[in-house]
Amino acid sequence: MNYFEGNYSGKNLKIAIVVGRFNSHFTEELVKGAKDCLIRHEVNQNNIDVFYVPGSLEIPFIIRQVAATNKHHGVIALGAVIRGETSHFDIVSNEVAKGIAQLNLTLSIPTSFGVITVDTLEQAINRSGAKSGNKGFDAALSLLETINLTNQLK
Ligand code: INI
Repeated sequence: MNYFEGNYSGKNLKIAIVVGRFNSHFTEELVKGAKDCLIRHEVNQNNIDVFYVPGSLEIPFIIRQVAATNKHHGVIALGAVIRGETSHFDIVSNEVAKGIAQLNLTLSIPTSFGVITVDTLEQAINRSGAKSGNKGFDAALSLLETINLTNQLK
């Protein structure tokens, strides 16, 4: 039997981060977590490009544009969608998830999902660096593993 699994090495990788400014108090923490993970795994700081978009709904479109430049090995999508009083939350969280899933089935570079979708500010705090860790860090780690597994298939 042959088993394939990606490692977490970031050596010689160029990574894009696409991040929504909406709820930037939290998304900036996610960016910090993602960068921290990449640098700890030996991605060169000059090989991290961060692209800011207004909100989570704009993330999939810009990922597609970034991928078209053929400069990156993978993308980390970061955003914070927090439930309000209307159904807007459902639209934004569903559409960004669908958009990224669709990109992952069409583009040849992977995108990891670091968009937090939460009901309360407390949950947002917990997922952007407190009790539940930092989902930006987690998304960066998943991306490295996915890129390195992909590279074994070449
Ligand atoms: N964008 C977010 O990233 N998080 C949210 O919680 C949010 N809410 O709740 O409205 C949000 N809306 C903006 C949206 O992503 C677009 O930027 C906007 O609709 C313009 O296209």
